[in-house]
Amino acid sequence: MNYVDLRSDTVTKPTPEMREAMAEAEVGDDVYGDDPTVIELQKKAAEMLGKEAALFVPSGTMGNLLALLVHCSRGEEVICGDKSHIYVNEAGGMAALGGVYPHPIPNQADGTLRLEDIRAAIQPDDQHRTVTKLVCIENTQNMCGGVVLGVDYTRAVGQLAKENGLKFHIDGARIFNAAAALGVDVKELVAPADSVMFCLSKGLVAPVGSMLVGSQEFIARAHRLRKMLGGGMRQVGVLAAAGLVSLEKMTVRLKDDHARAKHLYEALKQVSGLRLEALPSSNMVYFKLAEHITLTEKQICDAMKERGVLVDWSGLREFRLVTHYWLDYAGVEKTAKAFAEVLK
Ligand code: TLP
Repeated sequence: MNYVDLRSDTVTKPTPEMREAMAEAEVGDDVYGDDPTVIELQKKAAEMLGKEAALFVPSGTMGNLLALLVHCSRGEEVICGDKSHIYVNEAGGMAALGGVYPHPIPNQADGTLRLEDIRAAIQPDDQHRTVTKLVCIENTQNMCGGVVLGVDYTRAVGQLAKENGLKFHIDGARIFNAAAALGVDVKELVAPADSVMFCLSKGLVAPVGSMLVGSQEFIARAHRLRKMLGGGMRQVGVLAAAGLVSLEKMTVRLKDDHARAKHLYEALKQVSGLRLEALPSSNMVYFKLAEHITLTEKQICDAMKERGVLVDWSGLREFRLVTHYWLDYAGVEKTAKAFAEVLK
């Protein structure tokens, strides 16, 4: 069956143009630093984000972990959101592999960490306490609804970090979605950060890969650690070639995904068994089941699948649908119709 797949934007398969670029990519052994396509991708990513250097990594999780390992030594801590991907969804990698101590503070409904909460979380210089090294925000903030954090807010966090001698990392898995929603250059949005991770394999449609960007010195250290984690790759230009298409063609079309998310939101609002709240600000539509629905989350997913629509639940009686390149307006209509049938 030809499914409409809304489980995530990670499900996006490469476009014909990407497949062609992959087949024709010039490659070399990237551990020797010989892969011209990887070199070009890294240069382009650094330029686009306005940073000195970039590193191609297999996943967003590895990119974030590398940033945490570079910025923090064992026993040192990172201030992060209690709904952040690095805290909730990265298998505790920072603690398990780096001995890095997470200091979670509440994500507000708009995805931000309150500046006063960050300030209060910074440890005093006291032998009983861990040493605070890093602040991390996530933009767009996935678990808060794919919400977008603004330029002024990001600047304020950067300023606070600087005043307190802390480093500042952005988990920007979907930073290009954030920039598109705000109508700003991504450079401006990440300017205050020491490091940024962003994903090629989500809304930017590439099959694999993420980028870590920062200063030359930061990237040199991340490069060594990537090898330690087993992330040194060989003729990986075949993947970098798709990433170049992402940067050139996909970063400029994300507003379409956001428009489709709004359309999906409006269509689902008409379904009586669903409870939708705020209008989506990027490519995610979160909603809850109405009180009278007795089906379990799994029963709903199975029944949707029978109707050709793949969806996933994100919590108790809560679902998240994510729009992307391969979803058209017919797919939106099909999804709303299937939900109406399943929940009637
Ligand atoms: N998010 C995935 C799942 O892991 C939840 C998704 O479907 O949204 N940062 C953020 C904000 C993310 O949303 C994700 C992936 C990552 C990092 C990790 O990226 P990958 O999956 O490439 O390791």
